[in-house]
Amino acid sequence: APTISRHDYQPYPYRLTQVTLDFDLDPGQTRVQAQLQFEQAATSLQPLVLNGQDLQLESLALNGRALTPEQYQLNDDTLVVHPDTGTFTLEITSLCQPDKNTSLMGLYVSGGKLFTQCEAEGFRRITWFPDRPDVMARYRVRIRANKQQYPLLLSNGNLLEQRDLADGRHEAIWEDPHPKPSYLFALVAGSFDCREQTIKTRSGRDALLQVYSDVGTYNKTEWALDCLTRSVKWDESRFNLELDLDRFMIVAAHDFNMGAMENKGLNVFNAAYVLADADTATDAAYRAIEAVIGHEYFHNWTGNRVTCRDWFQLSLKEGLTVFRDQEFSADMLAQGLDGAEAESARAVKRIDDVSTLRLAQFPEDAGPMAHPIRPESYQEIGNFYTATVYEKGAEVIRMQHTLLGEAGFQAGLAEYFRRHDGAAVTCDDFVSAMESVYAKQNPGKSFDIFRRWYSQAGTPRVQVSLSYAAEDQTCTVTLRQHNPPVGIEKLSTPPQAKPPLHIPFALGLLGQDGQALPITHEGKAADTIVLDLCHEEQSWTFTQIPEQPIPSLLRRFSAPVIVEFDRSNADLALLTRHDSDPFARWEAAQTLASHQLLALVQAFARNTAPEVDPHFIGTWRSLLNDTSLTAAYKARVLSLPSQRELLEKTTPMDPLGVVQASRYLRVELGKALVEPWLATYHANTDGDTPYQPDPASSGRRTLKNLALNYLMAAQHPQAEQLALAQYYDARNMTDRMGGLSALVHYSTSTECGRALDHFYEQWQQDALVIDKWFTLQAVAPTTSVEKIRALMVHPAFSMRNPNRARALIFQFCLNNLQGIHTPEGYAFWADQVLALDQTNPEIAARLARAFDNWARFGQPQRDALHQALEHIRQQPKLSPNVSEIISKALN
Ligand code: BAL
Ligand code: ZN
Repeated sequence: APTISRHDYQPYPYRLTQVTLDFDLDPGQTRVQAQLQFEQAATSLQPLVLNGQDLQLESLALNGRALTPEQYQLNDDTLVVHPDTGTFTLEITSLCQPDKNTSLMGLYVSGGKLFTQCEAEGFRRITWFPDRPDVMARYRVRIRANKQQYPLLLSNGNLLEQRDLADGRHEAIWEDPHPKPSYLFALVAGSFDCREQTIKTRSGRDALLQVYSDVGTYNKTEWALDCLTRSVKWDESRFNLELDLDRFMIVAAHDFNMGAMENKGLNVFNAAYVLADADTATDAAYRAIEAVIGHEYFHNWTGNRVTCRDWFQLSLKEGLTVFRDQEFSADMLAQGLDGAEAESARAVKRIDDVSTLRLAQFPEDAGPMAHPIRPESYQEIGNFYTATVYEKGAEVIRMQHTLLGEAGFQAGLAEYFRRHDGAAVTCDDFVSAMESVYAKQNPGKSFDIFRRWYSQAGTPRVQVSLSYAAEDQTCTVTLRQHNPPVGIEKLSTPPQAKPPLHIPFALGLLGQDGQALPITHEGKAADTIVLDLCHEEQSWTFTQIPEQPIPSLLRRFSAPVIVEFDRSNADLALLTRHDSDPFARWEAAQTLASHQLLALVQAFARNTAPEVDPHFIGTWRSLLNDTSLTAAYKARVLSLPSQRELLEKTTPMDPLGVVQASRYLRVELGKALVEPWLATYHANTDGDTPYQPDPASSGRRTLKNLALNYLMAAQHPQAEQLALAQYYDARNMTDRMGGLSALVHYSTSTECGRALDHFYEQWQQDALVIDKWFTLQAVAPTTSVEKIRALMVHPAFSMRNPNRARALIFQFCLNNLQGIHTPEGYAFWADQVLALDQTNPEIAARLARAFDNWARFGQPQRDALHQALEHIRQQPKLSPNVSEIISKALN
């Protein structure tokens, strides 16, 4: 596939003033009549190039005159016509085949209903079109279909008319008053339950909010509608942004490539982010639904009102919208709290987000797919919906928030909308709006250096050194940044020098007793200050520091960097007990745990006796007994780094050593702290209180389930009984899964198999619950490739359903280190990438990325992975999606 470069952007030579679409829906063959009104935008008349894919052309007319094949050029992906007037109408009739469309892009069938997915380039599977985000138009859509099979016909905007036709068909006409790019088009047809509510927006307008889901699932959409209502209110109160529609719809689909899609006024969602009730959804699922509903709703302004000029600017809307959904979730966790309690509640969200960033984005930024948040080139845009564009993109927005402060950030955003509302713009446009406020706040300063975050890939490393002069009570902190070459940069000789970035670095100082030592910086004294690191190396000297301080570094995770600072476990233990910044406190505990785990990995590698430092256990004990911590926060602090996170820290990567060390430490912590774990378990059992997904009670369930895992790991004589009782007597899915998961991970008895069978029997009608059943088995330490292959022939398994493929295949390949890092494991992975590529290249390309980091493994894994990648590369008909991933991995 050709490589597309950011610098090659050319504006489209025509404006599209009106789009009229007539759909004659039929799953076998759908006819689409498109009427497109164009207006010359360039200085001369140019050929009109339209995109199309898997379409059959029936007829084509220019200004009412049919065109003969000599008058246009048609190939597999473009249709070129030659207008002879500046203003003209093009009419295109084409056919597509929704029931053969397994890519789930364009118009497709799921559960007997019809759905569309157009971002990024799916609209071209519906009709020939200038399928690019900078071509925005008003849409009027008529949908005709069999009424019995498709009683509900939805598209963007407002319903103008609905009427019955002959032959059992009916039609609906929708009009979207807001001009939009094709990627935000949506159409849904089928039979649904609908839960709805009319709300008053801040200016007093009525808006109808609706959630559509499978017939029979009405009682599982209460939470989704509640999340949507809170999203609307929150965007008004925190961001001053009001809903601009009379009607806002969410529709759940069971077959969906992504989490959800922000189509204007008609969001289509993966059902996993809509359906929830106490019996079937876990606390984590409730929180994920809240985040995704928030995210898609917030796109209505950041993405839809102001959209991207081209796909290189994807982070313009995604980074910003992820930042907004993170803040929404944090505010929901902190609702009703203030001061340190609110800060600790918000820190729980920050911890989870930073964990995700480190697990998914840091490795990406160090591997063959490394790219700046605004990529320079791509072969297949579908491959760039990445953790870098989304999660690092959100960190880059968060740093601007840190530099501007909340009020400044809001002022910058208001300026952004003032300048660009209704337009398709670039990341640079966003930064310029923010910079206009920053420059006012800080005369003489700019975002010249900050802008480099948009063009520079790789995770910066920040080395810290600190010197204390007792005689004059000064402390000097030196920060030195290093931006090593990553990805293809490593191939250039000599390696290209990368300039320094603008890194806001939040810092605090603690005395030897753990008390905060205020720092005077820029004329103010504070417990936490933010240093602006803009050069390769900078030093700051602080006065009136009465004793040798212990620094608390990168508080709140103020920048997406790796901090390098050697410190003793004793200092880490002190921070673990006393750091007033809850994020940094968690970080200290995690670093301690990593030190301990890495020492165990080494011991196993050298065949020496593994030892657990009694001080480490002591620290864990004091955290477990700390009554000032909330359950949710305590559960984060006492969770060991995941095996994948630890794997990233081993050189060369040693998956089996990581598995052994993780298990060993969990067993030892379980045994050493049996009493407090048992006490914690019982103290956090809610008894007969009805289930609520609120932060406090879900925090207690998280902590209780963590305690159960440690007790099971330690093979405590009561543990299996506790797990079984919790599983069978559970009154909500969080407890049920907690019990079953502990059994699957640690039980050696036949009870585990019985419980798994029971679970299947009980929930076999509920696809989202059965996904959990597949996942549990996929990640179980005893699961081998053979077992996965057996599960793949289970009647409930289907490779065509992305959620199911993710639940079993992806989970096994990504999260079962023991099972996948075997010769059979790698061959299995390659087989599944190739099988998926036959039907759904986007999903196949995601799985293809599982071993981006193959070159960092030790032997024999490294050669075996290389062989598996080569095997994929040599297949004759790879999709452009998989081909791009594999060729970069092998570069
Ligand atoms: N725009 C694709 C799905 C999402 O990020 O909201
Ligand atoms: Zn998004």
